[in-house]
Amino acid sequence: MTKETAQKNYTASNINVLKGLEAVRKRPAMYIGDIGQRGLHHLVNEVVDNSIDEALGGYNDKIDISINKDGSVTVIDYGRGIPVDIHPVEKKSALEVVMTILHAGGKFDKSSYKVSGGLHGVGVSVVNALSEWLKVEVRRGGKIYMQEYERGAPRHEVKEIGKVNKNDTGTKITFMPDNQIFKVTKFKFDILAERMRELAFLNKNITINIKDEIEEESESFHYKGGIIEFVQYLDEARTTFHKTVYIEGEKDDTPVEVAFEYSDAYSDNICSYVNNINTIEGGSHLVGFKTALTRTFNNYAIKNKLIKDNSKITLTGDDFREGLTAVISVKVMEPQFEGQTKTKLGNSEVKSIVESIVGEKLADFLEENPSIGKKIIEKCMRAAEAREAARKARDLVRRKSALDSMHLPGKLADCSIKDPEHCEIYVVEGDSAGGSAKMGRDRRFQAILPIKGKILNVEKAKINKVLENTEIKTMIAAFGAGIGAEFDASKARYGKVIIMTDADVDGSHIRTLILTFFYRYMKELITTGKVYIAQPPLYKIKKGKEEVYAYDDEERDRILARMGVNLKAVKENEDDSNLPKGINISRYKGLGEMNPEQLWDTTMNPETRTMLQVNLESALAADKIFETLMGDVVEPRRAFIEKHAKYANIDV
Ligand code: 0RA
Repeated sequence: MTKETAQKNYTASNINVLKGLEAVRKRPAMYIGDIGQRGLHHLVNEVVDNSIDEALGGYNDKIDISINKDGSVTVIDYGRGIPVDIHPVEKKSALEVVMTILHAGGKFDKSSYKVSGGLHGVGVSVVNALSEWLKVEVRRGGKIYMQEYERGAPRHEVKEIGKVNKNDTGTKITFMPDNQIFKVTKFKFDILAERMRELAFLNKNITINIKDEIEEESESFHYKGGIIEFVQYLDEARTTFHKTVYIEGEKDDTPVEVAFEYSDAYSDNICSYVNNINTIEGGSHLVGFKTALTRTFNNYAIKNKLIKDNSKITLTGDDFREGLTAVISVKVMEPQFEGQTKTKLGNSEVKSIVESIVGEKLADFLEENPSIGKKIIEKCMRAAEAREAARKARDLVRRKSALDSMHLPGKLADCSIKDPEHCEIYVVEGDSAGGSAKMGRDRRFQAILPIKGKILNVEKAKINKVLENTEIKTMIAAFGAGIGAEFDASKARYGKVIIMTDADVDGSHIRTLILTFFYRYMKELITTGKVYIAQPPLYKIKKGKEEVYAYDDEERDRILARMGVNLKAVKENEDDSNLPKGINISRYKGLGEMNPEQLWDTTMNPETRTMLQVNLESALAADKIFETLMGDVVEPRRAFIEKHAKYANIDV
């Protein structure tokens, strides 16, 4: 190739590179899900996924993450380092190729369990494209290489900037998220730390250190026991009665790891992962696990005569899952992800792989630990008896037609439009607020369901008690989508279920109780994104005729500052007594203090209101919060409430 044509080729391939990165910058959500908080934090996960891949290959055992003073993030690993030799096709450093060409981010070799599908595995080039600047340093072959970029475009060629010990290899990436792309660019330590903890549980050989130079926080995650410790962490607030069962095996290049234990809780909590991705919607690996669990325990119970011959009870899958906490982690070479959120494993061969490994090894475990086997079967028998009692209770309730949507509860003020797409229901605490909401609403598409005070804590009640509870029956009837295993979100009579409670401690407790009920008995309502939390204002600020609402303390202060109030003077006095004349702040203690019109203006008008959408993205965090707040063990609850003393806000 002459120098001239080489240059031409270089230019041509460069134009393609920039076009590729431009596509990412034009439609960032296509690559990282969204451009809000979630997408922002996804950038870090994307880089870390590559470091984890190095760990899966056995090349890396440590990852250091820091949120830097300037707001950028650095991820350092001790893997092989991104290759720097000239790429045969692109004719430039492989490092530049990995950093600037879409989908070139993964390993060149196909022999690793590359994370792909879902939102993961889009490659570090996407992070590069969405960063105002990025700097990569590679330690490889005794040398340090470096390249910097601006919105994805290299500032210079790859440079050699120093020497290191030949054994010191790895990659260091520092990037500043682009504020032209993201709505928010401040990284939150807690969000990153939660994912890093999960990764450390799932990959027992790795140590992940994370620090926040701005908020001065740090954590170090390393769990020798891996998913065994994960299960124990999930069950921290539950009372268990046997040692954690651990199963490990591999078939057809598919490693399978399962850990589980039973507690005295009534619900189950099974977290499944494929290539470290939380498969919220489950899939073939989960089916394989459930099938093996039911079959193996049933065979064991029969073989050891643990089910009495004269007992009319047959144990079902549900009985073997009551009180079960489990983590299933599989590594699949070419995973197919399906479902609404692309978090359901489709590969059908994985079902029989998991089923045979769990079936075989669980049977061995039970042979070796007969006393544990006996205790578990006894617990499942009690579950079966309670289920039978619940069925009777449910039949009774059904006969009374309370669950029948033809007989809507008297307290419900329904809307006139019937198309669920366009309808919403406000579940409102208390009759007085319910009254205001009824008058203030747009009755065409807004229904109001007032409920009385504290509903039952379903975490501590058997299903038959749950079904006897008046407030709960009312909600089941109003939503019209059934309950428990029979729940079908597509039958829901409303597209949005909005919880509206007072902005005080009682209000947040009631909200938690309602959410717990949804989480345990109408989970699909949450996973399909139908549940919202209304955000009523905390303050009304009056200046002469002007009336404005503030939804939090910061907003109140901003408004006061705009009105020319010297905030410092007000705060030092800790009351409103030295507010300038004509300015008046009132704090809303309850929804009932607002008249219907104010409630509409501030909280219910779809044009102007803000609401929090409840989602289950982090099953880990959600279950932990519910269990911590609602479970039996007091100490973790106190610790949680102390840490989040300001609001126990359940933004799951
Ligand atoms: C491409 C190929 C190889 C490793 C990597 C990329 C790699 C990327 C990142 C991103 C952060 N840390 C990373 N570590 C490695 C394979 C290297 C080889 O075959 O030697």
